[in-house]
Amino acid sequence: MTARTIVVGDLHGCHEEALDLLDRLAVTSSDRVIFAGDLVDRGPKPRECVELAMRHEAILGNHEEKHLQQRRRAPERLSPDHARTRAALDERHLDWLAGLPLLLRLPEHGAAVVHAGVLPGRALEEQLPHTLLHAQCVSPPATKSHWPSKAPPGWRFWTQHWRGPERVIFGHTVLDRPLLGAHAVGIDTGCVHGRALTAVVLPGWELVSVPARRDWWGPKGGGVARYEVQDGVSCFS
Ligand SMILES: [Mn+2]
Repeated sequence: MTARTIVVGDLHGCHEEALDLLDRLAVTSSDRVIFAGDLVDRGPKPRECVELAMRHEAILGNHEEKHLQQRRRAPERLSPDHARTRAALDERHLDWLAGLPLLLRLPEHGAAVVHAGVLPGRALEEQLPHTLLHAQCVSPPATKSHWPSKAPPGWRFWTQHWRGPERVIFGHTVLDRPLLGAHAVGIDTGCVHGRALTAVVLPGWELVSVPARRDWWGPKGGGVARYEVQDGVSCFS
């Protein structure tokens, strides 16, 4: 069998579902597994998710970024959810997170993996960290990004601007179903919100999902917008 590259969407502590997905895919040591960021927060097992990713590959997500930014902050000054994650992680986990890349190129597939998105008109290596970690609804050349539910009129989801050449695989934005576009492939299907954990499997670009075992976080208080994918991703939930 051809060696596969498997890119997995946001875990957010959903370790059981991660194992379900790897089991469904019958992953072996010849497969390359890449986690697309946001391993931690909201869900039940952040430590186990980090340790799973440490045995494979990952890129940084905005949740990891926040933990690194607040690494020296006293636990009582963290949000309750972040304090719970912090308590579950050791220094060695944070050290490993600090070494994660913001971007992984997969040139053999004409692809790249980022956590959130990219802006048109600049090479992948010239994308701002803020874009790679946070991009949602944008209005290039402005580098600001808005949550879909808060985007001004005319701002569109970044996938509607990006024309490649790379096919960019991304998580971060919970989609009502995976997005398999010509130049953008969205695989965050909201596992921690009781939906599904999704992977895209290269070279065939097959999408594989397993259901969440439960709703670990709930739709309330998560701040996550829901989308309908029609002519690309709408900026309005
Ligand atoms: Mn994210």
